[in-house]
Amino acid sequence: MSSNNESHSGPGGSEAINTEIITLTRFLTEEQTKHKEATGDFTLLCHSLQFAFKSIAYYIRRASLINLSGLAGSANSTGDDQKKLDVIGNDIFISAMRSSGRVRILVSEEEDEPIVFDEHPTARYAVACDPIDGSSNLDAGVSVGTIFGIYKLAEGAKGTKEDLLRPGTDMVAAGFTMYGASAQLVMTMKDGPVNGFTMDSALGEFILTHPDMKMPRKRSIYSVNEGNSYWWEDPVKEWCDTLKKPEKEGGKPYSARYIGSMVADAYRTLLYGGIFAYPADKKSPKGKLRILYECAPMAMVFEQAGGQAVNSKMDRMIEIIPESIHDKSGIFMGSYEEVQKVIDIHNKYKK
Ligand code: AHM
Ligand code: MG
Repeated sequence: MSSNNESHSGPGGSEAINTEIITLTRFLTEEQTKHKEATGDFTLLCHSLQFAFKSIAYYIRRASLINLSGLAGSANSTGDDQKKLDVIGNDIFISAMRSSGRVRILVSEEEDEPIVFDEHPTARYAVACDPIDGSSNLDAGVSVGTIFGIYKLAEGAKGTKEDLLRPGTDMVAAGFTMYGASAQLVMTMKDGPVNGFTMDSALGEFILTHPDMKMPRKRSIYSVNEGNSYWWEDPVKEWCDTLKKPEKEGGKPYSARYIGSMVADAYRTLLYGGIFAYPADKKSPKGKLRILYECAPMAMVFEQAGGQAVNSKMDRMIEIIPESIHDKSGIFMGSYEEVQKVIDIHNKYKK
């Protein structure tokens, strides 16, 4: 990676033009050269992911113009109403993963069963994704996103759903793309830094704009659907109550920020710090968010950006093995110290 960030005046006249940009394509190629044993399979898979993100971003931008918003008349495996854009996002993602030729098995939030690409029997990767998370917000133009986790299949794996019932620590890469004012891709590879890319629509490229993202260790912002607080367990209630009491006389309590679109709430939390929570509760003892394609990828991103992510039992989220491909969990993720506060309060109750 070059450190030369010089800007030159050139074709843009007096406007400074930065020609030292690192596109996602260049970044992936440079990453591959760092691994002598790399075959290029993972890079090709990432190129297909990139294509899926660009396509979904395009359709979301065009949605109101070409009248794609609204119900498609079917329900997804979790029983939620499915929007047309959900169907399109899902189709784009499946087709991109199939055409990469590198994916053996794909789990999507929109599909009851995993999709096994028998036409690629030697493909070595498994992918879990939520193609358009937060889709209930689409009609209001709120940011939504794609969440993904990538696993390498074990030697001799047959490409069955059992190949994905593994802890998030087995992921080789994970991340999300938020479709907002511009598309933002946040991606991390195993034990590596978290990098953020911004889609430059004019160039049609994701540009590395946030290298080696590190989240603030603490910040007084909490993001949770407090409408569920009636069903929360006592430690969760206590935690939330403490945030609303200023620590010292004349101090300020926490600010509440909840978009209701996990990717958007997560992206803000990653940049500004704070905590995002969707706890399990008495009404939903398993929580709402899905382990494989919502919680685990986010946990990997947050941990590698210096934060923490735990489930409602205060176990490390990334170590949880889902019992089924659509298994759910409670989650608390965010700045290291903010999540630690939740853990400390829960520990007090365990004594
Ligand atoms: P979805 O996968 O059906 O879109 O649901 C997941 C979304 C998350 O993006 C968000 O964090 C959560 O559901 C919001 O739930 P609630 O409306 O209960 O607060
Ligand atoms: Mg979802």
